[in-house]
Amino acid sequence: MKQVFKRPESLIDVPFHFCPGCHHGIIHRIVAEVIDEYELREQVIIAASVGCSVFMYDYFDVDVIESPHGRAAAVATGVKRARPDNFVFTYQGDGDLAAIGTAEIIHVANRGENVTVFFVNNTIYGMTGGQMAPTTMIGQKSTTTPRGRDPQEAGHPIHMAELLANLAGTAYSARVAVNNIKNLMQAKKATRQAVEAQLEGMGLGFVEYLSACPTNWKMTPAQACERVGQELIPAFPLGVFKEFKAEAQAKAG
Ligand SMILES: Cc1ncc(C[n+]2csc(CCOP(=O)(O)OP(=O)(O)O)c2C)c(N)n1
Ligand code: SF4
Repeated sequence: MKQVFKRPESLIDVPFHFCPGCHHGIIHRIVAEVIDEYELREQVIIAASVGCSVFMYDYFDVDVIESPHGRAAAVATGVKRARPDNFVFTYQGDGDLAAIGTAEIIHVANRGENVTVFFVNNTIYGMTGGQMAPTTMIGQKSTTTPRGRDPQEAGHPIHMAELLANLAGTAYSARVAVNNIKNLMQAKKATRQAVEAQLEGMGLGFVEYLSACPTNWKMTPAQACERVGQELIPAFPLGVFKEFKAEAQAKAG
């Protein structure tokens, strides 16, 4: 019988520790499948971050270096500069990347470091129990905004994919979701493009994945998946905000 589905070689065959319905597992799988497609497993070095994804070294069958809080993009810079033949990426949550590591990601993009950043936006600090993140939506309840995020007090949700697209060193920036099959296919395509940006030496490749955190949203897995479609996508539009291939083609006329 023809095999139509199998575990990516880049993932070790152990169960994920994530809560039921968490999208981290799906995003891990997409990233692993793309590593396999491009036959990068032996070359990959992941700069891991903090948060619920911190145990990725238990799941990915590749070399992983752990970074201090928020510093994964800076760590990736050092690794890539020292070992330009390796394929280097980070995998970071919104607390890690858009709060603790704001300076690192902005300057990595601005310098045009030739690394890939996978950014998981679940609009909340997952691991530490549901505090407000920079991506928390207006009106969204969290342990630090129990009446809902008020922009006058707590500012507005940050749109990282659009923000980084404005920086000259960013080669590719997109926002995707994994809440249904169609969006999953788009997410895979964007993941490939971000990988290609590094393989072609174009600068930062960035993908923002809208993601569910059923536990801290206090929802069932199904409700959380629905929330991604009904609330997150309208507030954080999906799309490609910077496309290095189109720009290169336009320049070439
Ligand atoms: C300097 C510092 N800041 C913050 C923390 C606590 N901390 C560890 S994980 C985490 C939240 C991570 O949330 P996020 O990046 O959104 O990832 P998620 O768990 O949602 O996947 C925080 C605040 C810490 N230990 N040290
Ligand atoms: S707390 Fe949220 S982000 Fe963390 S594993 Fe559970 S569902 Fe996923």
